[in-house]
Amino acid sequence: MSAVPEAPRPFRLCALVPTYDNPDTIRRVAERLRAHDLDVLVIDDGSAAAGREAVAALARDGLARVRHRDRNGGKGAAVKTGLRFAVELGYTHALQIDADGQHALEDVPRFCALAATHPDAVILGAPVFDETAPAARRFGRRFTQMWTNLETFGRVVHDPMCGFRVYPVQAAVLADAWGDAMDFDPEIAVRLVWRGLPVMNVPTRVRYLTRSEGGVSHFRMFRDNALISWMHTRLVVGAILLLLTGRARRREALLP
Ligand SMILES: Nc1nc2c(ncn2[C@@H]2O[C@H](COP(=O)(O)OP(=O)(O)OP(=O)(O)O)[C@@H](O)[C@H]2O)c(=O)[nH]1
Ligand SMILES: [Mg+2]
Repeated sequence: MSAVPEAPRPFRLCALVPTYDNPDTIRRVAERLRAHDLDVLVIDDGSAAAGREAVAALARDGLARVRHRDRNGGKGAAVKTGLRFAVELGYTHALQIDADGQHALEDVPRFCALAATHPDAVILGAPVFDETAPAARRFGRRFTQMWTNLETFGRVVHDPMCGFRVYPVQAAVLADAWGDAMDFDPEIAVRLVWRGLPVMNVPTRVRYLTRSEGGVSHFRMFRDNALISWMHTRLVVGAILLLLTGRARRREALLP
């Protein structure tokens, strides 16, 4: 019997929010996503009592479907749990947005529209920072951008770290990223380029909230930067292997 090719599944987009201890910002993010008519999946990455309760309340109030991880595993681990959850629920695409309130939720419709018209592409936020962005975080980004350009053989990915993007979920799961922490975001971007997905880079404002506004960052400057460097080392080896085996392709980013 000959295999019948599977029909492409109809486009179904959800929002995916990984959260670790964001009790003061997670509800507003979920509400704004619901206001844009998105089904919201929240992955609580082993938050302490206040963050866990804020997530449980979203489920009780019908604002989100929720998974609680027993232990904190890192942003990448939480997103991977969320991607599998999205597949189980039959979504084809996931708009991943961080729970810390830094991202411009008014841009959600723009990201959704691009995903709908370019379902094969990965849509990546390209942050436009203001004066609230810490200099050290902006500086660190330049390194990971430089490495990502090497690994993708061009300037395909404008910012590999932004926590506002849309994944085609099947491809994202199959990309099999190893990183469980902050190394996940750049790694999966590179792996999706290697899998042949077109990339759209979408400028979007990023504003760091003050503590009194509920802003928190769990980015651990030394540990996360070390993990990111180690991940780039592995990816550069992968890129060299692609070159040696003649499988490297020079790619262009699509214009939004
Ligand atoms: N840092 C961190 N974030 C996690 C973890 N698990 C899930 N997250 C979520 O991942 C998202 C990004 O985390 P942030 O700490 O804001 O990391 P970032 O945006 O790269 O760092 P900043 O630029 O300093 O905000 C947030 O929604 C977190 O709640 C974890 O173990 N550590
Ligand atoms: Mg953040």
